[in-house]
Amino acid sequence: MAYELIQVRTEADKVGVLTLNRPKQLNALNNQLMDELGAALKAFDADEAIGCMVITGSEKAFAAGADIGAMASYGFADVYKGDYITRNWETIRSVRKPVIAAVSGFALGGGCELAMMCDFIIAADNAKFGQPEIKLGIIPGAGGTQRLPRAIGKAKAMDMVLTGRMMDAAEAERAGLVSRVVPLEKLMEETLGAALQICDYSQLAVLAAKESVNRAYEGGLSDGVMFERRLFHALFATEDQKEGMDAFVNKRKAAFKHR
Ligand code: CO8
Repeated sequence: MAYELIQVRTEADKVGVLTLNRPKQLNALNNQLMDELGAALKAFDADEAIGCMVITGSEKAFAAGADIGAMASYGFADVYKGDYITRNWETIRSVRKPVIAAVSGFALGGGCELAMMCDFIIAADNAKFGQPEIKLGIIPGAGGTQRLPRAIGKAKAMDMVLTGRMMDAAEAERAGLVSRVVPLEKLMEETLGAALQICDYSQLAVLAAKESVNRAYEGGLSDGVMFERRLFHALFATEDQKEGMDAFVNKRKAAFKHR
């Protein structure tokens, strides 16, 4: 598939890098862009050689939200019946391999929601996060009211969603929205470093770890602990567990089979 609104490349033949590419509109997210992003994510997920994916934007904007111009004339019947705007947004959740958001500049509205749908966020020091939908007479529509409280707690989430204010990278790290903040010029180096590190581990363990952490994020504690235990036990049936532990005991680097 040829892409117009995203750029797609691989790093070291192992990491799928997807760059949102509507710079003049600050990467405002429209149906075409989301369709392309969904297709590219699925293709990387199905590609045996790929172990991890990175979604990024431009220096000025990861994404400044859903495309307001495209949405402005929609009525309830259009968005509800036609599933406009929300169509395809959840594709990213069906991806089994890890997806890291590398965020610089604005991550607002649907842009913040897209970043939060990734498995974790590495932010440049110029990143700004916000859910400003309230200023447009709407509310977040791609999980913002659900994922933000889970990430940063009710008080800060309410503050963000009700006032529409932006949070800078330092506050986002303190609040737990992002896992690391790095200087802008180091953003891709740091993110690709993390992605390549993940690619070197047993993919069986990586997939199980992602599924298990998502259980904590999405469900209750006792179900989550039981789910984790089952996956933990299952990994003892893999050659990679034998290899990883034997390598540790014999003080050598593990060479995992499933990468
Ligand atoms: N949609 C469309 N165009 C946009 C958007 C957007 N979200 N954001 C910026 N642009 C365009 C501007 O219109 C402008 O275009 P032009 O040059 O043709 O006038 C260009 O990008 C540059 O923007 P600015 O001149 O405004 O740049 P500034 O540096 O002055 O300001 C801001 C940057 C603060 C980011 C500002 O552009 C802004 O406030 N943008 C809107 C942010 C916003 O409200 N986002 C939320 C949108 S609603 C949403 O995301 C709902 C999500 C629902 C998800 C549903 C799916 C499941």
